[in-house]
Amino acid sequence: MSEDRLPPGQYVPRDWSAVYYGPVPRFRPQRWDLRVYGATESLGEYRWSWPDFDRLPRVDSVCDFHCVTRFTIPNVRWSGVRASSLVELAPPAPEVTHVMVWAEYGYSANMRMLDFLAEGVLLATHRGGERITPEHGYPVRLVVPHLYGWKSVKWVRAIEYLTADRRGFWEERGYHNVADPWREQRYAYQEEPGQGPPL
Ligand SMILES: Nc1nc2c(c(=O)[nH]1)N[C@H]1C(S)=C(S)[C@@H](COP(=O)(O)O)O[C@H]1N2
Ligand SMILES: [Mo]
Repeated sequence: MSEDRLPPGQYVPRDWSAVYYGPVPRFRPQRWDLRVYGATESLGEYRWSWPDFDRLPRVDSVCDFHCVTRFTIPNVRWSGVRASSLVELAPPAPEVTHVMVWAEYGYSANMRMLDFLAEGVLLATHRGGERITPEHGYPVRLVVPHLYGWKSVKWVRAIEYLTADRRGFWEERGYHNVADPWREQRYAYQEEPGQGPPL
């Protein structure tokens, strides 16, 4: 892999073990749903059951995956529902500026709506042509390839539309609100005015 493809301070490890905080949730298809709520245009909530979500059209995206702990996994092939397609199905109010992506057990990550809508951002169901494994986020995980890995929320259950920014799980614990690996935005103390709400 050529050097200019690697963000500053990153390296390519020999293999890819899963990274997460807490236990791996068990998938219960009958109880599972994916919700979009908060500042929707209709003020109502959107909800997909597992069969409904699994029927949505999927696209492929190949990207490098950058964890803030400095490893980069090159050329990961994901398949899933474009985040922008979900936003089209669940229109936000015009005041929406950010989203909070919620996982099982209360893990969360916030991002600008423009990051959520970016090319290559998927609610992924497959990696390398196979269903994502439980440790990597089965049945659905977010993939935000242009931000550090903690924004790529595994075991996603909800998207909350925000009209003001709010810090997610790691953002509240000292990590950078924006998390652009090319700018090496690792920690909250590096934030500049306008890059996020105070800790
Ligand atoms: N729900 C949840 N999602 C999560 C995490 C987590 O602890 N819980 N860890 C994040 C971090 S720090 C990284 S680097 C990636 C790792 O994804 P992987 O295990 O598939 O490599 O998942 C992210 N998504
Ligand atoms: Mo990470």
